[in-house]
Amino acid sequence: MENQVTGYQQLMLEEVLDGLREDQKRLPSKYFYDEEGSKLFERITRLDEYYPTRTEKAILERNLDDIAKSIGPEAMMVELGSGSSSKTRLLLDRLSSLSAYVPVDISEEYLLKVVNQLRMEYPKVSIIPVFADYSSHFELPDLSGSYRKQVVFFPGSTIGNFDYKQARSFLRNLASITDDNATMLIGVDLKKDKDILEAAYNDAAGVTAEFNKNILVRLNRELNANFNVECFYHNAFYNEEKGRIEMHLVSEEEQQVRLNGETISFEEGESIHTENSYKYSLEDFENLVSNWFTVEKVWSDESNYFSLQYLSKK
Ligand code: AVI
Repeated sequence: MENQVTGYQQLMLEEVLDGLREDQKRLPSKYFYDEEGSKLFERITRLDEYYPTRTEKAILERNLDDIAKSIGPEAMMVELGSGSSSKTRLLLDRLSSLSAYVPVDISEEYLLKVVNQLRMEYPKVSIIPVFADYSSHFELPDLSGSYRKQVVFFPGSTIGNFDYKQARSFLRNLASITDDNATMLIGVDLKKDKDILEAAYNDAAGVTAEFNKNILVRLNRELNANFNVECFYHNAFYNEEKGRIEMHLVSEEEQQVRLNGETISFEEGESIHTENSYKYSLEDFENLVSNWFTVEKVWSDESNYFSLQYLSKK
């Protein structure tokens, strides 16, 4: 256990230092999600300006029959991410003959809590947690013979936090570890008016700003860094050319930060790029997945803000 923690922190230290040594400083967005970061993200999902979560849930609710019909009976549902959301429960309630539910998450402690709760609520479903970082290579439990079809549930447009290269290697890996007849139910945020996009990442209450800055709080605590969090401000904007929201932390002044014996210097106005959130047109997304998956069905809301897509393996 101790070794595992040390291993993770070592990897984190290396990734963080690599990013902060670049000309355009950057930090991997997966490090947003410590306990506080996960709570802040939960608050983001309830903000008026942040349309993705409620829109995706409404799409799921409205099309649940059709979605359940597409998935069919006795499926093995693999969920990438927490498995704690109300969207998971909608599916678990509706897919009554589910053979197995396999939530995949990097946080063992958190996942065990979720799994214990779900086991009480769904005593008939076999729930098999997998502790893994799904953004790199991971394995699925061998349950062959006990289900008809694997369906990977990847909600929230989390795929948008991967750049194209990462998204392709994620899809390639997923295709390589799943059965030939596997399918995927994936949430994909769509391209839309810049003002709506920018408002979603610049909420009036400042929760997204706090979420963004919390990554520095985490580095101070876990890697012994000495960022003066008050000397950075949140900046999020839509990069039209790249089709993505970019989040940055901008240094208010010229300053120096110490991390693991290294000094990182900031000019006034220099930023750390902390997150990308890619937005797709239906065509962009079909092209992205086309080496490995066919888009079978797309469900959307009236404004075409968000899509839930059902893919099958090629
Ligand atoms: C988790 N992910 C899909 C969120 C997004 O919209 O890209 C993370 C987030 N960042 C700021 N607000 C929400």
